[in-house]
Amino acid sequence: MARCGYIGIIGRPNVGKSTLLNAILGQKLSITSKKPQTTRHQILGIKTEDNVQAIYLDTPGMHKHQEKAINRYMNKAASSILHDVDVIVFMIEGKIGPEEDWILERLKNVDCPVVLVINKVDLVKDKSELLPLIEAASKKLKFAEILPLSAQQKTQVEALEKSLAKYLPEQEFIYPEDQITNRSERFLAAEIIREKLMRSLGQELPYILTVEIDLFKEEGGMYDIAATIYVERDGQKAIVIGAKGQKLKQIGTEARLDMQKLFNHKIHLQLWVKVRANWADDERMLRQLGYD
Ligand SMILES: Nc1nc2c(ncn2[C@@H]2O[C@H](COP(=O)(O)OP(=O)(O)OP(=O)(O)O)[C@@H](O)[C@H]2O)c(=O)[nH]1
Ligand SMILES: [Mg+2]
Repeated sequence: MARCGYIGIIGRPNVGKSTLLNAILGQKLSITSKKPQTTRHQILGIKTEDNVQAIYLDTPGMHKHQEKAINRYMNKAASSILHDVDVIVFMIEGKIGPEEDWILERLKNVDCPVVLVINKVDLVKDKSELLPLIEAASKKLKFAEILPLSAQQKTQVEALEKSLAKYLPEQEFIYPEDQITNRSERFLAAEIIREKLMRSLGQELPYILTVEIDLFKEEGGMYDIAATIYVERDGQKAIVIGAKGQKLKQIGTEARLDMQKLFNHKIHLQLWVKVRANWADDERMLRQLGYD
């Protein structure tokens, strides 16, 4: 009998949730960066192998502070899945701090098994240092399993997949075997552009950016894509464009190369930058931009 079910990946920002999803899929589907709050939308990554279909849900990092509408939206996107999945992967790195405690509070009343993943163990030279962390963690919640791994180095990732498969219900596949996500190429294109922006801009700017696809069409075996990057002020626009347009050009080149790989098509990409004040704290504008 086939197994098929949903696995939610949650944790505070920047612990490596999206990196794990990509490692499992063997493809860069979900965007990642050194900066917290990279993932803004839920995204499904579907892996079908032999008689198992594992449907992973990557979520925005959960965090206590939620002053802006966009932050409230992101927390909701993460916590809304807690009661809709068959198993939860709760990811931490290094320690259990106040942010983790806050998430653990929410995990206390879920019914499904929770697997604790301690990520980035490649950074821990002396692995015995993990023992106190494992012990402290097991006192906080009854985890189904605790697994240290490195999503980036892909160590113990297969072991995690094997463990998770056990918790998936016996049922037929939900998605066709060759489908890897629920998101459109149009959505993925916007995300790739946002990743390049996050990676190449300074500390503050990435959070006030959003990307909207204006054109996405296939023509003569090529994808013709045009997108607008929205910022909140004129000064920010100048930074994104850079001296003589260099920054924007570099962002465009990097995004195009990633799209080429993911979509398996040649890409023609045009980028624009526009100012739209306060979009991140305007509920109506958020809906317009697809944050619903
Ligand atoms: N050394 C090391 N770095 C890692 C590992 N996994 C992820 N990272 C890095 O950690 C940073 C954050 O990774 P992401 O996958 O974007 O983290 P996330 O949890 O999805 O973050 P949000 O989407 O912001 O919630 C990136 O710079 C990754 O390269 C790991 O196993 N080892
Ligand atoms: Mg992420």
